Formats: sequence, structure tokens, C-alpha cells
Amino acid sequence: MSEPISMESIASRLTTNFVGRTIIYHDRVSSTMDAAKEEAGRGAPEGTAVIAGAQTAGRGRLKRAWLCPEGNIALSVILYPDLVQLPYVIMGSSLAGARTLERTAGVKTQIKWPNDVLINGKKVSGILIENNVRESGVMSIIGIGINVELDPDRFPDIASIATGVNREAGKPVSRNDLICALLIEIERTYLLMRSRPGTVYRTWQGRLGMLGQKVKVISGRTTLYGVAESVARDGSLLLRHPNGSTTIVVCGDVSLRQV
Ligand code: BT5
Repeated sequence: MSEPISMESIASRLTTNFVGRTIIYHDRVSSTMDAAKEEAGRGAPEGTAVIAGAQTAGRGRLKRAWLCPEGNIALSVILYPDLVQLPYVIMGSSLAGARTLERTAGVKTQIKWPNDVLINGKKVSGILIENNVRESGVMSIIGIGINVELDPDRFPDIASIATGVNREAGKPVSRNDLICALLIEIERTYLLMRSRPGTVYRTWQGRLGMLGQKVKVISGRTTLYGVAESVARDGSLLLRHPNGSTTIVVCGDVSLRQV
């Protein structure tokens, strides 16, 4: 069993200026996304983080379920970026997740388009961004789930695609260390995104695992095959088909093509 999440431990080591300066912690919550939205509705300052050690109704993209039993990390951070910065928020979030795992757990990671973080080809962290664009400005809630203790073998739906930090590191990794590092990395990439968005884009592109490879992409009801050629600055994926034509994929799930 991993150590309990401790606000004191995190706060005493946090070096950020605004991300995580306000933390709302729940042992267990339905979804940190909803809890963060409530906080934002009450006027929460930028950088407010909602953290839970377990979720009962965690979600992924397209209303898919995200499993987060006890012993793992679910975290949402409230940001107020400019509209033009939204694509970089997505890129920056997966970069922050990948860097956190490498620095804290000593594992090697890859990013799978658009923003899954993988270790040895298996998903260790999923990211969900929910935006609210209003006249008064943009609110972006970034949600990051990290499997720490999770043993995928206990969950048949994800057993073949998921992994956990402890399993990959071969030792228990402190959730407090991971959360502290993640908040620091989120602030770092967010500030970088504001000053040098091109750097965030190039770094993210450089870490994408499937570029240049034959892939299958499921986007809505359409299945596409081709080579994942590149990603654009708006985050979309350029897929080149065997006949030379291309498709720009804005949203979808990509997997390596087996044949
Ligand atoms: C994601 O969606 O990967 C985004 C997950 C975001 C979770 C965080 S936790 C904090 C915040 N609060 C929330 O309620 N959500 C966010 P997507 O790319 O749609 O992937 C979902 C798919 O990942 C599912 O359909 C499963 O196949 C798989 N999956 C579910 N739980 C998993 C887990 N714990 N580890 C690995 N894969 C999982």
C-alpha cells in the first residue's frame, strides 16, 4: 500500500508561484474535473489544483471511463489561458506528465498522440482537457490520471493496454513526490507555452512515439490507415495514405497497425 497523500508534504516542497498554491484534496471523489469546475465557479484562482487518491466516476475523452481506484493519482488544475494557447495546453500537459514520471520514477516514457503517456508501450497516464470559452475569457481544466499502484491484471478491460508506475519502476514510488513534481512541471510548461509556444510544440512532437510508423486511426465512426507523418501546431495529426493522399485528424485514437 502506498503512503497516504499528504498536503503538508507537498506544500513544504512546492516551488511554484501559482500552480498548486491552492489545493483541494479529497480521499475519494466522483471526478476531479467536476470538483474543479465547482471551484472555478466559485472564483478559484488560476493554478488551483483538485487532487484525489481515488475517483468513483473518473472520465476520459468522449465520456469513456477512467479507472482510478485507491492508491493512484487523479489531479485537475484550473488554468485561464488565451484562446490561441489552447492547443499548447494539451501538448504541455502530456509533456508535464512525461517529464514528471521520468524525473521522479526514473522510467522512460513516450507520448501517444494526442496525449497519453506510455511506459514500454502501455498507458500509465491519461489526460483530459475540458475548456469553457466565454466572453470573459477561457477556462481550461486539465485532468491528469496517473496509475501508481494500479495492477492492470485486476481490471480485464484495461489489462492488456495499461501499466502502473510502481510496476514499471520496480519499486514503490511516492505519490507525494509525483504530485509535487507534476505541479511544478505543469507550471513550467504553462509558462513556457506562454513565452515560447514553438518550443512546447517541437518538444511534444519530438516525444511522440508513432511518427513515421504505419498506424490505424479511429476517429468517430471512421477508421483510417496510413503513416502518421507529422503533427501541426494546432495539435492535429497528418496521416498519409498508401495512395499518397493525406487526412488531417483532429480527434481520434491511434494505434500501431499490426499488418
Ligand atoms: C484519457 O481518456 O486517457 C483521459 C483520462 C483522464 C483521467 C483524469 S483523472 C483526473 C481527471 N478526472 C477525471 O474524471 N478525468 C481526469 P481516453 O484517451 O479517452 O482514454 C480512456 C480509455 O483509457 C478507456 O476507454 C480505457 O480503455 C482506458 N483506461 C481507463 N482507465 C485506465 C487506466 N487507469 N489506465 C490505463 N488506461 C485506462
